[in-house]
Amino acid sequence: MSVDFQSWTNTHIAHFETVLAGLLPPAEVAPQRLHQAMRYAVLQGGKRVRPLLTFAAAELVGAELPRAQYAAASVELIHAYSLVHDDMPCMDDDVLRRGKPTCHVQYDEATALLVGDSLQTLAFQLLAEHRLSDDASRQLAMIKLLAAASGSRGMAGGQAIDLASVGKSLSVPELEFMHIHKTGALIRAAILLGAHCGNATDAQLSRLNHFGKCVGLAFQVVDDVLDAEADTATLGKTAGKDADHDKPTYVTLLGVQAARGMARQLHQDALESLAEFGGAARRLRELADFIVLRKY
Ligand code: GRG
Repeated sequence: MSVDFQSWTNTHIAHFETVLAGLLPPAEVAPQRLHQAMRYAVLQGGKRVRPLLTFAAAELVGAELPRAQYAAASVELIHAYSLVHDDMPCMDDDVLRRGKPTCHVQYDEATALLVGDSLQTLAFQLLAEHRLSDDASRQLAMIKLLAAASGSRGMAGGQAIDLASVGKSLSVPELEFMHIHKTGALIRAAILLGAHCGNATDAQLSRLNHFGKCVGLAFQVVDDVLDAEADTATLGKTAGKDADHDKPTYVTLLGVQAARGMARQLHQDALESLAEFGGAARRLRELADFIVLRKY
């Protein structure tokens, strides 16, 4: 029987939450406050889009689910660390995340800094200590892939450009460069790591790489539109922050209609890059639809 997208998503997320809870250090183990704050930052919240992309890519190539879960967890831990650090006063200075006080508000700044550091290192520990591929060199490539996507030539670099761009007017290609790094790199890595868990071929990886580039950028374009149009309660984070912080976005550069058009075009390109996979790419198609059509 064919499982609809909502049931597929619910099942994977429910199982994934349990896996994540088991991979994080227990709250009662010392240093308790740090471990509690790590769990606070990761558990019970978030759309879990990146793990779902990992599971969908893994399914596409017939990977074993437990392997994909470690890969998905490593990406989600990096994502959670980036949100904790991004919310701190030295960066975006926000008080609300996933409908709750941000980590440094709930705990304190030093703890939030250490939460980010510890989640990041735990992510790489997971990739290093669990068997994710029968081929050791492929597993090493996966570790390198996540490191490159997270570091100064990936997400952290994109964040540096973002911080430097406040109050400046960027061109569309410059904005695209920033977002391909800040948001797109980790989304692309989530997809490729899932595919690596199932020994994907170079041709498959190349198609998925293109798909990841398109949905990664589409995710950000939609994020810019939602920041301008949705309310704080729906988003679970402060709405309208980009304008308040005088940040260049697709909406400020192109206007809402053109930004929506860009998201539609990226959606189309993403779907085209899956054409050769046929029905096996169903979940990735559905996730691309979700990313572009989401309201939060
Ligand atoms: C601090 C190194 C470092 C990087 C921060 C990801 C990031 C880079 C900053 C977050 C700022 C932001 C709002 C980016 C826009 C796109 C984005 C990553 C949104 C949050 O991701 P969601 O919507 O969040 O998947 P949930 O809570 O659903 O997991």
